Amino acid sequence: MANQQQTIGLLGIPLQDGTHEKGCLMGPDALRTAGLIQTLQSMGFQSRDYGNVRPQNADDAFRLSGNALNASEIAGWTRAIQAKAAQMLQDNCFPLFMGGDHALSIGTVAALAEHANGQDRPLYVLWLDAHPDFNSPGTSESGNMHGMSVAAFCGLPELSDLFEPKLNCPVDPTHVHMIGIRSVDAEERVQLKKHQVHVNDMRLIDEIGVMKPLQRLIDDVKANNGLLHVSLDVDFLDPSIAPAVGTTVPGGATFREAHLIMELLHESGLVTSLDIVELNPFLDERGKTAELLTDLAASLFGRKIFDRPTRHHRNTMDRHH
Ligand code: 4U7
Ligand code: MN
Ligand code: MN
Ligand code: MN
Repeated sequence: MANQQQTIGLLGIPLQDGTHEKGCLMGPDALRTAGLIQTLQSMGFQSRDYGNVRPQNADDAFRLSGNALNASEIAGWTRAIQAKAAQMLQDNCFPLFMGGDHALSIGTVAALAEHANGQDRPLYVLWLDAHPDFNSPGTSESGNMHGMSVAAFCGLPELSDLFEPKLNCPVDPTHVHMIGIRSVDAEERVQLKKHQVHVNDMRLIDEIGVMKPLQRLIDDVKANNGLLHVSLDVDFLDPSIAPAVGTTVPGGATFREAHLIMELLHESGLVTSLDIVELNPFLDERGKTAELLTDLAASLFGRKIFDRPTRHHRNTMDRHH
C-alpha cells in the first residue's frame, strides 16, 4: 500500500470499445472533476497525473475467432496501456488507473503481473464486480470484451493473440478473488469452476459479510509475499448508490460494505495498485457515483470514515424542487 512517501500515479484510460454503452470515455475526467487528485493530496500524498493514454493504431486485419467486438481496437489499447503502466512502475509510483471500461484491465494487470514476476513475487487480484468477466470469444453471447478481462490476463488461449509480444506472465486464476458477483453467464460459470477462481457471490456476502472472504485473500497474499491489485468495477456497488454504469445489476454492495473493504485493505498494507473502471458519467446523477468512487479511493488510501469530510451534496438540491 502506498505510504505518504510513495507518489500516486494516476493514468486516465478513456476506453469504451469494450462495451456497447457509450460514455465510459468520460470516466477519467469525471473522477478528476470529483476531486480525486485533490482528495489524495489533502491526505498528504504526492501525486502525478500521467494524463490520458491514447491507443496504438488498430491493425484492421486483426481478428480473434469467435464473438469478440472491436478486438483490434482492444489489442491496440492493451499495448498502449501496458507501456504506460510499465513506465509508471518504473517511476516507482503507486499506479491508479481511471477508466474507461473494464477491458482496460487486460493491459493494466498484464503489466502488473510482469512487474511482480520481475521481483519474483506472485500477483494477486481482488476483483470487485457484479460480473466475473471470465468470458472468452467462444463463450460470450454479447461479444463485449469488458466481459473477458480476467480470462485474458489469466492467459486463456482464445484471447492470447491480443498480446503482442505474447503474454509472459499470466495471472494464476487461483490468485484471483472475486467479491460482489451476481451475474454469471452459463458457460462462464463452467470456466470459473474449471480454473478454480475464488468466487464470492452476493449470497455469501449476505450470509457472512465481506470480512471473511477478504481475510482469506489477505492471508493468501501475506503467506506468499504477493503483490495485490484491486480492480473496482462501478457495478460492484448497488445501483441505488452508484447509478453511473451501463451494466447495473440489483443487489450490489452497500455503502458500508464497500467502505469496509477499502478500510480493511488499507489496514492490510498489501495493496500495490488500483483500477477504478466502468464509470459512465453520462448516466450519473449529479456526480454522486464519481464522488462515491473518490471517497472509496480515499478509504483505500487510509482515510477513516470518522475523518470523512461532510459533503454538501449536489443531490441535496433535490430537496428544493
Ligand atoms: B463488466 C456479460 F452477458 N457477462 O459478457 C457479458 F452479462 O466489466 C456482462 O463486468 C459483462 O461490466 C459485464 O456481456 C462486463 C453479460
Ligand atoms: Mn467488470
Ligand atoms: Mn461488471
Ligand atoms: Mn459494466
